[in-house]
Amino acid sequence: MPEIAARPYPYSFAPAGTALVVIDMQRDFIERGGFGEALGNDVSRLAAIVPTVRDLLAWARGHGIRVVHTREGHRPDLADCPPAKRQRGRPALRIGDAGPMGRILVDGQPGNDIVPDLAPRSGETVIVKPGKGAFYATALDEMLSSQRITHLLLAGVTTEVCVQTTMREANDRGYECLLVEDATESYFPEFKQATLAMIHAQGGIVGWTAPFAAVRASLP
Ligand code: TIU
Repeated sequence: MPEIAARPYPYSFAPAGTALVVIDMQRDFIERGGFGEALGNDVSRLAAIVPTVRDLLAWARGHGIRVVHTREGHRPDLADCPPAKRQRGRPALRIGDAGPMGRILVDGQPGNDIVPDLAPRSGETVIVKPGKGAFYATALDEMLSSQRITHLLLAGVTTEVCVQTTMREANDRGYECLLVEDATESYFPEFKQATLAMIHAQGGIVGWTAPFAAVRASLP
C-alpha cells in the first residue's frame, strides 16, 4: 500500500479507493471583483497555489485517482442562499448582485468558473455547493460511497473556511482525509498555519497533512 510521509504519522492509501477533492478554486475567490474581494479580502495571495494544484491534479490523473472539483455557488433565484449568509458582513456587493464577473457567487456566472489552469476534465465530478462544507446539501457522500472511496486528498481555498469545514464533515462520515499543505491557501496566513496544526494535532483528530512533494513521492 502506498504511504505518504505525513503529519502526524504516515498516511496509507489505495489509489482505487482514493479521491482528490479540489475545493472552490473558482474566480470568485482567486480573482479581483468576486465574492472574496467583496468580503474585504486581499485576494492576491490565493493565486500562488494554482501551479501546485495543477501539478497535484496531473499527478492524480496520471495515477487513476478519481478527481472531484467543488464550487461554492447558488441557484440564480437564491432559493438555496439563507438570508443570514447574504446579509453577513454588510458587503458592498452581496451574493446575487451584479459584479465585474457576473452575479456574485451564482452558479453559471463567469466568476463562478474554476480558474482555467485547473479546469475540470470530462469524466471528473463537479459539485456545486451552497454551503462552506461540500457535504452539506449535495450528493457528494452518496457519490463517493457508491464508488467505494474511503480516502480523500484535499486541496483548495480557503484553508480555514471551505476546506476545513469539508474536511471535518468528511472525517465525521468516516473518510480518511489528508490535506495537501501547499495546495491550500487562506487570505490569512496565520489561519492557514493554525488550521494545519489543529488538523493533525491530537494524533490526527481531523486527519493528516503533507506537502505535495511527499504526496508525489508516494507514487512515482
Ligand atoms: N471567505 C472565505 O474565506 N471563504 C469562503 O467564503 N468560501 C470558501 O472558503 N470557499
